[in-house]
Amino acid sequence: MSARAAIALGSNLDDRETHLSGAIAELSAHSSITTIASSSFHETEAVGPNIDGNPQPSYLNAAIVIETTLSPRELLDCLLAIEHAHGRERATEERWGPRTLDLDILLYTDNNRLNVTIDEDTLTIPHPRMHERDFVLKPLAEIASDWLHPIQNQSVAELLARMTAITR
Ligand code: A4P
Ligand code: MG
Repeated sequence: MSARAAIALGSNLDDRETHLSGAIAELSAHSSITTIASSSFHETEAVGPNIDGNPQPSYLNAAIVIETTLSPRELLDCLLAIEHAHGRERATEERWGPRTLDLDILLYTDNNRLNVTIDEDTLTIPHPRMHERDFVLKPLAEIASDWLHPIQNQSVAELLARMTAITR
């Protein structure tokens, strides 16, 4: 059995749908990655600062589950390369500002389906804000509702229900 990872995809610049479907195709074409589930694409309101006094364009968000023989760090390097190929320019970006493509590792299980936790400067798994983002949880719940968050100790479906209850 290989490792499994859940990945969040987001875009709010240029042709959002092409960025998301292109990234999914590029990941799926990688020799060490098999995509086993893809969510639908969700239109979501941007969370983040206004740019020049105007709200940011809305996002298209999605999630996928992959099987992979890449380590978490190798997978992150692969995601950063795909973001770069889609014109992502971190050097000139503001935090939570608009982006052509954002690819985040949400959850990762090892060969025995045990959740991996990592807390390093450049890689944190589970993603530190996934449990409070409905633009992450809604797509993920379509394809991995039973996946247990190892720190929150709740499944993706439970986290989404909790978030929905808080924000209602
Ligand atoms: N990094 C650390 N852990 C991870 C991980 N698990 N996955 C590091 C991916 N990267 C990780 O990333 C900066 C660095 O984080 C990477 O180089 C990597 O070493 P980034 O993509 O430049 O940062 P970011 O995405 O701006 O920050 P972050 O913390 O991922 O932000 P969020 O919380 O994901 O917010 N509104 C809507 N509607 N939809 C969105 O998708 N996204 C954001 C980004 C804000 N508002 C949004 C959306
Ligand atoms: Mg990111």
